[in-house]
Amino acid sequence: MDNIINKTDNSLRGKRALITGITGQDGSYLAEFLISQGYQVHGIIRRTSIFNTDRIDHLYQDPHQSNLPLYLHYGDLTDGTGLRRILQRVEPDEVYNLAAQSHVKVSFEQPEYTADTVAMGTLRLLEALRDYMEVAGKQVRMYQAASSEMFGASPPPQNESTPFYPRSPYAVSKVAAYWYAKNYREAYGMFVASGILFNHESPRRGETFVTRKISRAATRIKMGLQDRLYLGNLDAKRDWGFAGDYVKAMWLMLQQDEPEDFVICTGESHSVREFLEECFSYLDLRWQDYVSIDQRYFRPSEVDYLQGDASRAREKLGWSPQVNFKELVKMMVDHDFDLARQEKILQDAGHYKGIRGIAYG
Ligand code: NAP
Ligand code: F7E
Repeated sequence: MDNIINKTDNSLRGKRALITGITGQDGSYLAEFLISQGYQVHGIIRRTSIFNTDRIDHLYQDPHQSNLPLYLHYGDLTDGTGLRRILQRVEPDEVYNLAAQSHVKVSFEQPEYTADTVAMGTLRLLEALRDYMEVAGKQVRMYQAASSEMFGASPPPQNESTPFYPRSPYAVSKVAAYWYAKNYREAYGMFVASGILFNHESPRRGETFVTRKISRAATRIKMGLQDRLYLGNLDAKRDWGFAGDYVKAMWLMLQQDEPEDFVICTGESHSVREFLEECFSYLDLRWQDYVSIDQRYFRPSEVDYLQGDASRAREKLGWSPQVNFKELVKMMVDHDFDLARQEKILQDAGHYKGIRGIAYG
């Protein structure tokens, strides 16, 4: 795919951004946002045996056209040589490191792989960027996707001064990545900012994360496509916001005079049970009639209570969330209700394939 890059064509561009993890939830919203700001956006995608670009297909046009706002490159955070090559070809002004094995439960099953992508992957990118900056003689700003999971067992409210107490291989790896980023800032003067983002959701959220698992199941139950929903710990509390709001904070962090780390959250916390209640009651259903507890969805060690304090982001970035809890649930349920309706039409026409992979999350 790299041959489509026309490096001599500067006519259309303001800045160039490179996004790792562009095919993920946040990558897709960030790409949309940056394109709307006049950026030329480059994204790193993994080679997969089936297409993994569903979330960005609406942005990606025929690569044979010129002057496109979005370019894609094959790469992987486990492949440092490839990352270096992409940096040289793209010549970015800003790099957003969003790629990760991002599922906490999966990280207990694949701890080494999780460390390789999340911790080592960040280190590989920092090293590649350090060398690129030296050769190119220019400063490139980097955003690192840190996580509220790093706070783990530290009691709420959590802010930038709260000690880290990670409770999963994923969280340990994110803490390592966070410290690599901070060290490269201090040691080499690199502009690296970590956003400590609390849970953020959307209709594009992966279907094995609890909010989307619930909104998909509730709407499918409403349409008669599913009987039961199996879940784990309903007592866990999370500070859930809307991903579309949060990607703007990522960008704002890279527009500051100095690199700094910021907590991004709503400041409001709800239990998984409350999320269930909100979703099902919006559809005039009683969740108690459909939900069963299944031990397989519990984690060996859990994060019980996350509720953030985004005062610093409000004061210094002028950032605040625009979508509240109820609006978020409504947005996700409305979207998934449309999907369920489409599934029902397919089922009635005899073309129904069933839902994919929901048992894994
Ligand atoms: P996501 O939907 O799971 O997307 C992850 C992205 O990383 C996907 O594009 C995935 O590619 C890519 N990826 C995975 N392993 C890779 C590898 N080895 N090399 C290159 N790319 C790889 O995650 P998200 O919700 O958008 O989150 C974005 C980032 O923010 C992640 O780093 C996550 O850990 C962090 N974060 C998320 C939240 C949240 O609540 N969403 C909160 C705090 C921090 P495929 O599409 O091919 O799988
Ligand atoms: O779990 C409980 C589960 O998988 C939320 C990632 O984006 O946010 C996310 O990590 C809570 C946990 O997200 C099920 O035990 C109950 O307490 O939606 P989740 P997460 O683990 O908070 C952070 C900030 C990230 O950085 C991560 O990348 O819900 N829960 N029953 C369940 N969770 C799942 N997935 N499935 C269940 O059946």
